[in-house]
Amino acid sequence: MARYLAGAQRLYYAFGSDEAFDRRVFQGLSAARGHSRRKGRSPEEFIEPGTVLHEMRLRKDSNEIEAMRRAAGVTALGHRAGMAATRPGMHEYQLEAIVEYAYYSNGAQAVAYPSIVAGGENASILHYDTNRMPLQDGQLVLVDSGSEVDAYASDVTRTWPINGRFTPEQRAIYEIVLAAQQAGIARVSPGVNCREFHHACVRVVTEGLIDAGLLAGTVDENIEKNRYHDFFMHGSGHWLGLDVHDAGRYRDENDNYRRLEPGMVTTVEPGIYVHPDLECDERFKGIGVRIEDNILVTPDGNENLTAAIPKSVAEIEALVGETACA
Ligand SMILES: [Mn+2]
Repeated sequence: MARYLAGAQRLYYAFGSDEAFDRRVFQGLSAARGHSRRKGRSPEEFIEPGTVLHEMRLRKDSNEIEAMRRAAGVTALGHRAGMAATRPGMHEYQLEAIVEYAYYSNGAQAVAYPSIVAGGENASILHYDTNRMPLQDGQLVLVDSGSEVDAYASDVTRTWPINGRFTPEQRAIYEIVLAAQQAGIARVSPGVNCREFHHACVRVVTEGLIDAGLLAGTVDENIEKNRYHDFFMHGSGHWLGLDVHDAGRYRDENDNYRRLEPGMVTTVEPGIYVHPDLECDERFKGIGVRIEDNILVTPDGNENLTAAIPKSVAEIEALVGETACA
């Protein structure tokens, strides 16, 4: 260690993740300092390697983008298989197994994170992954699941009616989330700050909640006072790459949200969750919808890597239950 450190000006090392190795580095440094009194320098600057590596991870080169396309393609097969096989009475874990079977049998080496398969009001539990309940006729199921292919993650959420038909209330909420997601995706472009698409999602969600009678007042006051938070309490996206919540800063050196650049990949994933405990129109209670895609920033806008997974009401109603057996 001392031999490597003697003569070097900077040390790139992440202190604090391995105490035993930290000690070896300190010992090496002090030995190198001993040498350096006689022959030259030893490191005087210590740099967190993440400052370099995380920025590299944030901007994908063409090989990385190809791996992410493969992961997105495999994930599309899983979600489509899940939709097609869904029927009332099936359990959440059975649907999980169908989705993940399609991943593994089409080249995934892993799931990118534990799949969330949340029937009915379980969708209101943000990180629900117990997946033990039966899927009930007349309810929605929210599936947040992505495959990992060649070390790259995908992260997709779709929500569909268990019996293949949206009720009017489910459809109303679904259409708001879909419009919000499309407005968000439209704001993913080089030079736009990375928080913009969240603001776009929040605005459309808030407008929709007012139209549905779930919020009262103007759009601006509901946004200013964070009233939409009762229904939409999470951010609209995160970096995606080697990890599902990938490395990379969201703010620049001045603490402003950084601008998007070609090669970055973000999720766009607004949702609306009408928790049964909320005081609101009974008809909407227990409805939870999230729609999430993986968006690559391109030189002239963006490309939705997961666009092949059905998300319009018509596409979903056509596919759900297609291969379900009684
Ligand atoms: Mn996500």
